[in-house]
Amino acid sequence: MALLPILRYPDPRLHIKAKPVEAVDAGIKKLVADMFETMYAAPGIGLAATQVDVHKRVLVLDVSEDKSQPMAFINPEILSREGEHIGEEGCLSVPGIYETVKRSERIKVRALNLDGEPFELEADGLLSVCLQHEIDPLDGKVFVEYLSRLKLSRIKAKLAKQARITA
Ligand code: GNR
Repeated sequence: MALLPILRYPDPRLHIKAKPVEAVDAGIKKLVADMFETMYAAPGIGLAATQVDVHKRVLVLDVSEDKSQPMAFINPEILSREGEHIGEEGCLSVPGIYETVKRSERIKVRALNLDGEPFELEADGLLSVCLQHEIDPLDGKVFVEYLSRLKLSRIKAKLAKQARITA
């Protein structure tokens, strides 16, 4: 297994649209294992392949309190949405920034598992939010882009300052 470097916003590679996985082969299984290791080490509750500069439709998450429920989604699709959920989100690609985002409350998702078999899942609560948050980067979208231009420009200035301090 390997720890993968995580891209930081506003890296333009975060806006690349990920391609569907054609076969869940050894390379994809290795990618998923490395993404779990990277996510747990960060620590985070989710990670999209885009964030580690791999532009394939793969995401991992674990919203349990004790890291006991690793879940991998390959070629995830949101089939339906219901309700509205407003909550604070953070992102490993936008460190130190926590902002309120409006999402759907419940979603139904279809994806492939690590055996390449399709499955469907109905999600609510943190699982639903995390899935919606992780599918966005696969489509080239980062959560701060839901915010107003004023908030986004303040965040960009803060991140630029952070980068100067850590460089
Ligand atoms: O660790 C993370 N926390 C989080 C909190 C609220 C909503 C979404 C998330 S996902 C994030 C990890 C990450 O960077 N995912 O892309």
